[in-house]
Amino acid sequence: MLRSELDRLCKVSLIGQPAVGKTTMLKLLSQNVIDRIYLPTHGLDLKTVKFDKYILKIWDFGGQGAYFKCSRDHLLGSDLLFVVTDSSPRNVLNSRELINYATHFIGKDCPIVAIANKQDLVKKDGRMTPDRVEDLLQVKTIGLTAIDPEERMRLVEIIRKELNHIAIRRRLKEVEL
Ligand SMILES: Nc1nc2c(ncn2[C@@H]2O[C@H](COP(=O)(O)OP(=O)(O)OP(=O)(O)O)[C@@H](O)[C@H]2O)c(=O)[nH]1
Ligand SMILES: [Mg+2]
Repeated sequence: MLRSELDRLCKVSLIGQPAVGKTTMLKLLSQNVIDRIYLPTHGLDLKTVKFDKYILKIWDFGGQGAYFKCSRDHLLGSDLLFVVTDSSPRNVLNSRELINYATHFIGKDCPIVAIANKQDLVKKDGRMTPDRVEDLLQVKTIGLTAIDPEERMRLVEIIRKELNHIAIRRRLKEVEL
């Protein structure tokens, strides 16, 4: 692979409990139509998404315990880690444990961003707002409704910002070497 291609390649990992919306988030980024069928991800799904100059390799990890334990080594080399929660209080608490656990398997430079998903249900069943989730998780948190195609550009913008930071960090590292 050419050096210029390597510079554009980024590994983005999605982790979270079952059914919180990781695969839906991937669909939001890569498909026009977002169906609402829940088919649990077995092991992991890998998809390539291109935007701007970047080639994103998105690793969508199955949330069921057995899969996650098996796939922790696959978190190595992540440039960006999204921890997805469905914003329910119990799930947010579980996500805190997940973040602590995942930090052992990602590099110290890898940013962790929490996704407070299913924001469409906040008023219906007492799910938490992104601010509340951020208070509890102590990592940057973005609210999302992954089933809503209108959220696509907002999510792209969030990722674009993170990728630009990653590119700057890579260049700084090169200068240090
Ligand atoms: N109401 C609502 N439902 C959502 C949202 N995002 C995802 N869902 C639904 O939640 C269910 C599970 O979504 P998935 O994306 O398959 O969940 P997952 O995190 O990939 O689950 P695993 O693969 O088992 O780890 C599906 O029925 C989705 O349509 C959202 O923002 N709002
Ligand atoms: Mg899935």
